[in-house]
Amino acid sequence: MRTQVAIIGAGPSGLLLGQLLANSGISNIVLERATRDHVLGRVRAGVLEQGTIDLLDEADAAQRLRGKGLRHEGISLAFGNRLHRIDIADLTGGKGVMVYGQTELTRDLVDKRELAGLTTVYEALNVEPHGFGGEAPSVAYEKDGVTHHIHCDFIAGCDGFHGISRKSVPEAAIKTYERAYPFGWLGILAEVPPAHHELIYASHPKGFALCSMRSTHRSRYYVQCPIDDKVEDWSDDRFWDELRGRLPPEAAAHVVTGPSFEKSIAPLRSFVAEPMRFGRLFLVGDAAHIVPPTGAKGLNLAASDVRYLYWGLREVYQEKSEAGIDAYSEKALSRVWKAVRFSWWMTSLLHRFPDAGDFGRRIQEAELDYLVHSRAASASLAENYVGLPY
Ligand code: FAS
Ligand code: PHB
Repeated sequence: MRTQVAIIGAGPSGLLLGQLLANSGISNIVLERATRDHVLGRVRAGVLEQGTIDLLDEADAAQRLRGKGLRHEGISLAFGNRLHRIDIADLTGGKGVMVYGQTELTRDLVDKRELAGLTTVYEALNVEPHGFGGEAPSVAYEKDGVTHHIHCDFIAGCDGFHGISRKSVPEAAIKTYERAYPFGWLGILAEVPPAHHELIYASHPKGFALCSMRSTHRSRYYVQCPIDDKVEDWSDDRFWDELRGRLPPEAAAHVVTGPSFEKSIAPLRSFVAEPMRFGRLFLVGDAAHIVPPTGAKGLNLAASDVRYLYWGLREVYQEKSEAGIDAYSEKALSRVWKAVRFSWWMTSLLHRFPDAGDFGRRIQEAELDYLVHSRAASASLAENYVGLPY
């Protein structure tokens, strides 16, 4: 089998890259380890930057998003028993974000790909990139007990943090940076109206909490929890009590409770692998970097990498120039590190750290007080939250 670009992973990175390439006449095959249902069932991110929306528009996959997405022009920080609104649109010259679940975005991209008759191999096992240091890379995989080889010009490693692509790179060729946080996020989805019309990021002595949503009738909530907690430790009642206990009365009073239909705990880490290119293999999205979800950057960074790699590959095939792919790693990493910094800063500011001590907590309180009373400080948060320029 032959294709121009072999894509490993059918998450947002792989599906968005595959659609953009196909729309430009560049053939590609997506190899996905999981089942189609598993890919479609994943619950993850919820906030899209305008740049991500623009790229989905370019992929002609933004129709449902335009109809169902909720444009938000502000967020609130909750501390000191009250809400403090950050007017993002006012601070960024009219920019905002779109609240639209990653689950919906994945559905849109899968539907688009299938409508276009593009090849996605689900349950592709033992996927292995080969020969990416030379001119004739290939990807091997097993399907229904038969081993297949895809010969290609380039390989896009869109297979997430636990994928095979980064692991296929010789250790001496890659440098990684990592910070693990001493807590996790317990998240639920419930078919109840959101407590507030915008997102609330709460800093509380009992820990961080986040009030988000998927629509006007479906809410997404998170509470910071000990890293070794198990989902079964958290009944719905315990979750709702803990969430309301971490919100100011004006928000807690509007929390509508109900049965959760999704409940999971995600560990938090900052991680970056450098470089993001190894010959004809490119690392994209979570395969190359992970951020704590506090800054709502993970999915948007994946789209950022896709944009740079798509531009570079289109240049190769349409203008016979490798300048774009040669610049991919440096350009992508420049934007990645700024988002890694912002996500680390939001996480450090809003969470309770066991070893912070009284001094550390007073510094957090001083920074929050400064943040909501300084237009310059609020503007810095706002311009990072809507997404820095490409
Ligand atoms: P993904 O991990 O989404 O996709 C990788 C794909 O590759 C998967 O389908 C996987 O099955 C496949 N794969 C892996 N190994 C393979 C192999 N060997 N062969 C073939 N296929 C393979 N971001 C936010 O912005 N906000 C959030 O609230 C948020 N919450 C998150 C919660 C959790 C539990 C997790 C894990 C992530 C969260 N993220 C969040 C980040 C998330 O949205 C990612 O940034 C986004 O999914 C990145 O997309 P991809 O790079 O496509 O990686
Ligand atoms: C979500 O809705 O899942 C979400 C929103 C904002 C974040 C993290 C997660 O910062």
